[in-house]
Amino acid sequence: MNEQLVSMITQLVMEQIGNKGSDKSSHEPTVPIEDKKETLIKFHDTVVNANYAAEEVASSSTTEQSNEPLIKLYNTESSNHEQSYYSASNDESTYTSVPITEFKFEEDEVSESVQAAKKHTPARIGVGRAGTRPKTKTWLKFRLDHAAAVDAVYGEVTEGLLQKLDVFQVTTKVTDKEEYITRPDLGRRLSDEAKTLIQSECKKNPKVQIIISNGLSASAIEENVQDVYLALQQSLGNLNIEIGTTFYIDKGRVALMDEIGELLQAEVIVYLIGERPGLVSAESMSAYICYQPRIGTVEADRMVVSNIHKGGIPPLEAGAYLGTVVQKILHYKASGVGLVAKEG
Ligand code: B12
Repeated sequence: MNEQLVSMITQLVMEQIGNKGSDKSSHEPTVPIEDKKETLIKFHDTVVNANYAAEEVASSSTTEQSNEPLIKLYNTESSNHEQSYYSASNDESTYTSVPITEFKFEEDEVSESVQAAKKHTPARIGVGRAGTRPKTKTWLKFRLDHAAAVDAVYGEVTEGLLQKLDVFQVTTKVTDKEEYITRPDLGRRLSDEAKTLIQSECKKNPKVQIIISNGLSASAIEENVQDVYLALQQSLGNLNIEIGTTFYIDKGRVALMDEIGELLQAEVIVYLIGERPGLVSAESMSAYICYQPRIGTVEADRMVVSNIHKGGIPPLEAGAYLGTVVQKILHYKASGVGLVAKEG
């Protein structure tokens, strides 16, 4: 991402937030749902043993060599794409690889009111049915989203990204993903090595300590963290708020910020973490923020800016906005319910 461009956007967002004052709608998504490109179901380079292809070929009894493709996959949106096909010859089926990757089902006919409702939510409404079952299209999309959710939870943030962010990595008391899922309490505690490393590498008593964790979605971090982090750094820089030494935590939970706050005596912690994936987006990130988090901090003192992804709060906007939230927290020396009470 071009730093100058990020700087310009950060500045614009901060000015806008400034103009809006405490207008809560400033962190509403700016991308209207109807403007987002619908994700098509993609059949990637279908391989020989894929059930779908195999069934189609098996259903054809043709044994003669023919120049005509048996199955054609069309991209209905563009005529520029090549057609590609599978062909069967004699007993052995040979398959030509499939450069066309998009397949579009017919649009369902839905009433105007359902169409209107669909514009306001990415939820699976007005999807029709085939008898008592969901239609193939709906079912495939559901399975795709479910697979993306599983990948997000079990995936890892790449070394390359951590290098780009220039952060070091620590672990919690969790040993593997299964334990991470079943023992949230262990994800709220640093490993002994992590404590030593943090103490030796990080600046003490930082005004703002930024921490990053895959949490429940590595994809969320891969997709959003670079932009959010850059915009947040610029936003805090513009506000003359000094930042501590950022680091990455593998398999962290939100309340881990309490132990880190205690260890570094941080004034504010901004914790960028992958959200539990739903079946709409598996790439959604949250920023949890707290004033002086310490062991024993109550949940009501934390704040969250959630739903940060390209279909929700755009990452650059979120980063810029977070800077202004931190500014407010530092001003009132409180976060969460305490901040609301002080703000009046
Ligand atoms: C799971 C979840 C919960 C679970 C958390 C338990 C758990 N460990 O799984 C439960 C059911 C307890 C919960 C409760 C609440 N939640 Co909730 N929750 C979520 C959800 C679906 C995922 C959060 C996540 O992935 N966190 C990351 C993982 C790694 O964190 P964790 O350490 O495992 O769990 C911690 C966080 O999830 C955090 N947390 C969860 N919800 C909230 C809400 C707020 C305001 C805060 C500060 C923290 C917080 O508390 C957990 C324990 O420390 C999000 C949806 C989303 N898109 O993010 C909504 C979401 C974050 N929750 C929300 C709300 C409103 C609440 C409640 C205030 C509801 C209520 N009226 O009681 C409470 C507050 C809980 C709190 N800790 O203060 C809203 C926040 C809206 C906003 N922008 O302010 C969200 C975005 C849902 C939504 N779209 O409305 N939540």
